[in-house]
Amino acid sequence: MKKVWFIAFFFLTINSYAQVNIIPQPAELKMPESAGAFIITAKTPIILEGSGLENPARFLNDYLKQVYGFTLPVVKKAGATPGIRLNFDRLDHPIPGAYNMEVDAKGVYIGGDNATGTFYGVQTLLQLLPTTKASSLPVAYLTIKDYPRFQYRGLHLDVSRHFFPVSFVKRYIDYIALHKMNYFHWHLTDDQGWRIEIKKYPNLTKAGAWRNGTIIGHHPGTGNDSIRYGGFYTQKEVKEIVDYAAKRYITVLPEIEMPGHASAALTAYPYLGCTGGPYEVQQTWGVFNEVFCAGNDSVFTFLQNVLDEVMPLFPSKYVHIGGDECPKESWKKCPKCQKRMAVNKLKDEHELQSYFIQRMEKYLNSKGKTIIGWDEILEGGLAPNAVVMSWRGEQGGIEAAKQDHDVIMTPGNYVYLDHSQAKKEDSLTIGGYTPVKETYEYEPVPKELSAAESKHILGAQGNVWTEYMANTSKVEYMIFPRVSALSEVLWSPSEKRSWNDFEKRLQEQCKRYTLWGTNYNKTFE
Ligand code: TNX
Repeated sequence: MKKVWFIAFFFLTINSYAQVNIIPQPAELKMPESAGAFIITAKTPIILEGSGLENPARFLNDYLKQVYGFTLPVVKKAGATPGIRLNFDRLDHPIPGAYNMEVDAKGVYIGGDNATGTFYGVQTLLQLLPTTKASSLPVAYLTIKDYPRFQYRGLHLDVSRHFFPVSFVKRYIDYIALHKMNYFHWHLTDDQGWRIEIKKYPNLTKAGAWRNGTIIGHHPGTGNDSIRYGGFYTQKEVKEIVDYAAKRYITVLPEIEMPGHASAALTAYPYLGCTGGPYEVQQTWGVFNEVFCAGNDSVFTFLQNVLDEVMPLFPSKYVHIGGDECPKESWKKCPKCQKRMAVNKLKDEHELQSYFIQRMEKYLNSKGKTIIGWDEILEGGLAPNAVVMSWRGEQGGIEAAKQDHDVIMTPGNYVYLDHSQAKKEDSLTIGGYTPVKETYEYEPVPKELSAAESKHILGAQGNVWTEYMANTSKVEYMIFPRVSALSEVLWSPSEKRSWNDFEKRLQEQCKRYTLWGTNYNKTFE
């Protein structure tokens, strides 16, 4: 009998040893010469040695409950009892989120630079657990010293083209947390729907959140089916989501699009357009000529009032104001826009767009916020304090960094997660083919930049435009496994990255997706 137990323990231990497949790869990972495993059971305490670590403990317990069906007791002291000790260590990494971790016979010790670091240590611990449901969970003995490479590690979600319920947005935020990422860019307004309640302008959600057509697209069979489709988040729900994210050390970055991609707002309040309308919430994807009128002061008043309601909901120091894909046709035909150009000595409509963005920047700066805009905001002159999101390749980001502006890299050919990731993709996608390997091999700091200019690259972000993602399962199918690849690009020291090694660890990661009940693309290559 004794022998059987010994053999069982031996296999359990060896098995757990083999399961050290952490994504993103930690900066330093050491396995002891004599392998072993600490076993977590429902009796193992979580010991809060440091104060203010309730959030990491709660996340750990929520995860255990959801995946393995049990939780652990949370205590302040446990004497000599082995357990999971959450604490702080003095670490002087410049970017928040560093942690140390040690697993031995005494249990698991996690020491973060602050609660964020301890939280990331917990994320690593979750990846040391078995990828099948069990009631005793071996954790291999090891030592880790880990810290993030970039300060901005983002994932975006477009909720305009398709609308997703609060429950899914929370799940999405969990995915971000599980990958040690820290920004959720919430694309709340676009031509196909306005998705955030604004009390001063009720028509934005009464009319602007609804369109005639459940699915949108130009491909055969995806056009208008005339069924009313839409939805929006109340301010109460927004607060709930922002709070949910904060408990996971994630900042929610709201995006209110201007001056283009404005059909939903124009439908709700036609005076905001150059012609006065009528307009309609769009039923297909694309770029539309009717945009916010740049010659009308009441447009600026409207946008300031909208932002006055948006800002208190989002503690983020950044507010994203779009700026992409704004056709200039309606401004060319609009006497008020032409007059504005003459009065302000603007030589073309690009400069008028720059005037628009700069005027909004001034307002947001006066409220203590920094604007982020898509790389089109470079055209006609960059607003003085703007951060640029480089999406049409890397050139916009390079240009902005050279002009001494901060940059977030989101180049389409690497990190657009709406592109298909399988060579033979049956479902409809947009934008081309970007396999997981391409995302993995992305390097956010362009070679063209000097050391000083490189400091402006805050990080990168995966963008998830949902023209062809009509439900949550399709979103998961599109983002996984590429989000796992992106997390390593953003977190791990560049010299630690290796596609061959990642590909092996990804096998285990796919088992975790299954454990989470998450859809993913299984034919990525
Ligand atoms: C361009 S990326 C857009 C989006 C579309 C996307 C489709 C960007 C700033 N604008 O409006 O959804 O292409 O890939």
